Amino acid sequence: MIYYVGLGSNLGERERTLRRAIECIKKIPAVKLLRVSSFYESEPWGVEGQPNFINAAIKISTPLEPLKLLNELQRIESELGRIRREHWGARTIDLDILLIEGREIFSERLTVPHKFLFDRDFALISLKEIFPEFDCKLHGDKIFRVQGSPIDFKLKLVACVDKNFGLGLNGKLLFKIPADLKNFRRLTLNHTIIYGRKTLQTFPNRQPLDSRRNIILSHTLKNFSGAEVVAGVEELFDTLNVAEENFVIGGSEIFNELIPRRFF
Ligand code: A4P
Ligand code: MG
Repeated sequence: MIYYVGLGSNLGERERTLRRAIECIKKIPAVKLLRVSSFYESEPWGVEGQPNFINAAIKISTPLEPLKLLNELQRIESELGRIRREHWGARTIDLDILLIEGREIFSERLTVPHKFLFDRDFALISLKEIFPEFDCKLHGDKIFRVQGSPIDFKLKLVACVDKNFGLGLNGKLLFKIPADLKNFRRLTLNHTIIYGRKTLQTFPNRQPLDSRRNIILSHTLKNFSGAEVVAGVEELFDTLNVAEENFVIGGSEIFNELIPRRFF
């Protein structure tokens, strides 16, 4: 099933919380993250005297039934520090099921499409970004795209692939073409390169590459001389410079983590 989930936060480090929530959703067993929208800032809708919200929407695919998914989302809300006090009150994180492709639900615990989806521009605009065919009317609310949204990071992908998009075999690259290696060096020199632990093993002497900012994305490695190690995508975004050219150079696990974020 394809679900669209809306995320909102108006307390604490709002963007950071949204990124953490996306990481938690990705870790729900049998959930695949397909798309992430930009982050949007807006004034509170329906209530006054609250801080502004940051909202986003994501597209996921999962065989989980709607109530099972709702349970997981509510678990993540509590883990990220959401305490339910007043209805529509300020919150560190709010996760709503906005839409399910080909399905409507009207029960006490769950209404899909979300009961206010069509009234709220912050939800419609973020949804429309990742679901362009979605047909809806906006109301002219002031919604601002946040600088430094996931989509703003200038991530570029560099890979040498065969005709079937094969990247490597048994931990080794498929090709060693001097002109390609030269081109890779020319492209990436003095910029940032992002890669996984296994890709590090393919470098000369298994050492970070010279004259570049090396960032290793690894859940197991703690630190490595000559490189910065980040444990996940959230930490990666915290350290990346939005204005810099950042090259994602592999391997397949790293590409699989980052391509759904639509950075390329
Ligand atoms: N529930 C029913 N349908 C759904 C659904 N599709 N997705 C039930 C998620 N939950 C659903 O929600 C109350 C109950 O709704 C849940 O127990 C679930 O069984 P809640 O999150 O505990 O309470 P809430 O968030 O205060 O209520 P609700 O209705 O979810 O509020 P909203 O709609 O999230 O509105 N302004 C801006 N600019 N941006 C915002 O994000 N958000 C709100 C809160 C108000 N104004 C805002 C924003
Ligand atoms: Mg809610």
